[in-house]
Formats: sequence, C-alpha cells, structure tokens
Amino acid sequence: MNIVAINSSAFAFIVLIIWWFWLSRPKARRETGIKPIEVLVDNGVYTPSRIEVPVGRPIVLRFLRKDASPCAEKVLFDDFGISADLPVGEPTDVVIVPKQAGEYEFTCQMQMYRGQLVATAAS
Ligand SMILES: [Cu+2]
Repeated sequence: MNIVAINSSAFAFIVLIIWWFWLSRPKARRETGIKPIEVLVDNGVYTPSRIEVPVGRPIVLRFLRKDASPCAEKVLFDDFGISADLPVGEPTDVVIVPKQAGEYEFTCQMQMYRGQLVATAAS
C-alpha cells in the first residue's frame, strides 16, 4: 500500500467536499449576508478549535462533519442553549449572537470534541 497515494487521494476528496459544499453554494451565503466561519469536525477535534468573534453581532459557524462516529453527531453550545445535529458531509450552520465578552465552550455530547468561542469587544 502506498501511503502517499492514499493521503493525496484523501486530500483531493477533502478539496472536492469543500468545493462542493462550501464554495458551490453562494446562495446560502447571500441569505444571511454573514460570512460563515467554517469548522471541520474530524479526528476528535474541531478545526479551528478556538474561534475569535466580535461581541454583539450574529455569527455563523458552518460545521462540516467528516467523522462518521456517533461521538461527533451533535455540537452543543451550553451557554447559549444550542444543540445541533451534524449530518456527515452536510454543512450545518449554527447562528450565535454572543452578547457578552467571554469564552464559550462548544463540545460534542460526550465532551470529547471541544472548542472555544472567544467573544471580544470590537476595537
Ligand atoms: Cu463525542
């Protein structure tokens, strides 16, 4: 087995997914007028796992789950009372309005995936 070949075809597949789901849907972006922040859900980590945003404005986090394990199937924002199902391979938008500066955790339902949303006053 050629590991390099596997990696590059996996990479090509990722690029295809990104193109198909994120770049080929300009309509969805126009609907909210907010540029989504894309978060990859794979291998037990959110990428990026630390997301800095301004306070007081709606933000859109666009989760793309690649990890098929049940561990990754939900994302929870406890501080905001938000939980969203993340179908594999289907970008899922979560809209949040951080009203106060602070660090807000988001996790999977078992808290193995972990990320922080860091809201700071816009300068
Ligand atoms: Cu989990």
